Formats: sequence, C-alpha cells, structure tokens
Amino acid sequence: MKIGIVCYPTFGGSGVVATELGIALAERGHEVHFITYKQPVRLELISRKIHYHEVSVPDYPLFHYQPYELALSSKLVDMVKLYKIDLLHVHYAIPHAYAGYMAKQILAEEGIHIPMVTTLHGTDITLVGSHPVYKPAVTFSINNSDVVTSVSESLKEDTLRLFDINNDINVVPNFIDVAKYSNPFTDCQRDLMAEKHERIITHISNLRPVKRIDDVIEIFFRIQKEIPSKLLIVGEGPEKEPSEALCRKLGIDDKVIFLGNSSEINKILCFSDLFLLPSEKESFGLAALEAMATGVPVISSNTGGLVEVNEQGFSGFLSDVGDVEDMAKNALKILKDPETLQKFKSQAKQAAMKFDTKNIIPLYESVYENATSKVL
Ligand code: GMT
Repeated sequence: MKIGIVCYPTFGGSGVVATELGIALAERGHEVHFITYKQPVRLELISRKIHYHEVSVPDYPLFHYQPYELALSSKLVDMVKLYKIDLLHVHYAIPHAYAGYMAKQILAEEGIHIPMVTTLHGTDITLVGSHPVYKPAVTFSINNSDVVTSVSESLKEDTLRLFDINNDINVVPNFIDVAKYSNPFTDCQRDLMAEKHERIITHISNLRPVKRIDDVIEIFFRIQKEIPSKLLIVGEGPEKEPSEALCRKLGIDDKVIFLGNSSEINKILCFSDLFLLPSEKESFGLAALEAMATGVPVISSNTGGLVEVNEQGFSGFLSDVGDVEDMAKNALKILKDPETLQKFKSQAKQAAMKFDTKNIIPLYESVYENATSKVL
C-alpha cells in the first residue's frame, strides 16, 4: 500500500510514533510518504520505500500568521496525485486532520476518493484541542475521518467526554521495537555520568509544565538523601531554567545533569536504573515504554494512559499526581536492594513486550483496510 503520513516532525511523542510507524510499515513492504514541514528527527533511513516531501509556506508580509494548513492541504493533494498514494494517515488532530479533510474533499472533486485515518495522541485532545478556539474544527475533523484511532483507552474516554463525537474510536496503543531497545551496548559507559556506587535516575521529556519537572526534582531530592545517585534530565523546554534554579535552591545542582535534546536515548536509558514520569496528564507515556523496553523500571503518576503502560508493583509503581513522598518511597523500594532492582528491570522489559512493534503494526494495517473499504 502507498501511505501518506502527516505528523509533527520535531521532538515529541506523536512525531516519534508516526516516524517509527512509517519505518516499520516500509519494512513490511509498504511505500511510505512523509509529508511535513521538516524531516522527522528519527527518520535517518531514507530508502526506496520511504519518501519525504517538505511542505513550505511562502512568506508574505500581509499575513500575520502563515497559512500552514492551506499549504499542507495543497501539498497532500499534489503528492496523492503524483505518487498515487492510497491512504492518508494523519497524526495529531490539530491541524493535520483538518488539512487532511480539505485535501480529501479537493481530491474528491477530481474523482479521487482517498481514505483518511486520524490518530489522536493526547494534547490535541486534552490540552489544546478542547480549547473553545479549536473545538468545533477538531470535532468536525474527528467526525469526518474515515477511521479514528487513539493511543490508549484513557484517551478514547477523554475524547468522548470532551467532544461531541459520532464516529467510532479504535484504540491502537503505541508500540516499540523491543529488540532495538535491548541494550545493544556491551559497555553502557555509565562512568561518563556517575561513579560506580551511584544509581542513575532519568527523566526524558520536552520539559513542559504538564511533565511536572519540579516533582521529578523533589522525588530525586528525597532519593539522593538515602542513596548516592545522579539525576539526568534529558530534553529542552520552558521548565528547564526554573528547574535548574530549583536544583540550586535545594543544593543538589552538582547531582543533576541537564543533557538537552539527545538523539542517543537508548544509550542514556542503557545506563539508567530508574525512570521518573510524574506527569499531570499523559495519554500514553511513550517515554515510559521506551524506558521499560530497555529494562528500566518506572516511577510514574497514575494519570491517563500511564496505568495501561506501567504495571503497578511489576514494571514500577504509580502514585497520585503530585504525591512526591509516595513516589520517592517507591523509588527507594526498587533502588535500595540490588536484587529487587534486578527483578524490576527484567519485569519492566517483560511488561514492554506486549507493546512490541510486531503486535501493534498489524492493527494499523487492519485499520487501513477498514478505512479503504469505507471509500470504495
Ligand atoms: O507530551 C509529549 O511529550 C508530546 C506529546 C505529543 O503530542 O507529541 O505526546 C503525546 O503523544 C505521545 C505519543 O502518542 C504520548 O505518548 C504522550 O503521552 C502524549 N502526551 C500527553 O498526553 C501529555
């Protein structure tokens, strides 16, 4: 099948999922066309089966806001016609589902009936999409997609609660190529980051308020009082500076390393002992799954889809949002004894297996068949 994928190409879970999906589909023989404003960060492998088409928006001084959706719709129309694309799969409702719908309508005028699948990722529903400014357009785009998928049961429930939906929503969870995350390194070079006797605690995100970075630091503050340890914070975002200030205030700035954005996530996870994800909201928590697949147990909040990913007392522990005392207590439970840590590491990996690429990609393939049957 020839599949056109639209996504946000920069750092962020939805772009990562869309890119990994495209790569996995190409490996299964499909022809994949990424149509977006920048080459997706994880798309290193350009092959005969993977194409990238850049959407450029001409700069015109009259426009206060450049009309990206319009440029995207036009590019989708052109690419569908040029490459005879069979299906559009848009990731993140805003504005991709809306632009995809417009492209679909323009193509229909010319007798080309292309199915469109929309995948909801989280903030397009819970944080941004339900804002009154976007809500009518988001509702319309969801209701007019041929098939809608959401990355967790929890996100499906949120969508049905927040919007007036008259379309089915299929849950297709996020996935991971467990083999690829299985510590390819014989030596993780953990001495780059910490002393032999220290535990390494990691957090990876785009450092926005929803990730509650203060809680990450507060949890670590309690851990390091009991166990020699280092905290690695990976990513860039608006919370970085206040977090650095909090570390200085707590007197732990020598134990916290801010690494910025990294393309070496599996190397970082390779030398991590514990992953922290105390988010306010999380439709799935792909970062937690990446950690688990590398054999890193997770201490998280029990919000949204995290309860579908992190298994209480098995791959890690979950606590109420903001309960840093409980999170620190659970972290220490895992870290204090080497045997317990080893047990949680292997259980985390085991729990990640059910989200392995080979189990999830066929679900997307059957979604594509279903969407195609709707336009025939
Ligand atoms: O929250 C992020 O880090 C980015 C955001 C995005 O849209 O790229 O992530 C959302 O989609 C991911 C992939 O499906 C999910 O794993 C994240 O849980 C979700 N983030 C939120 O719901 C806050």
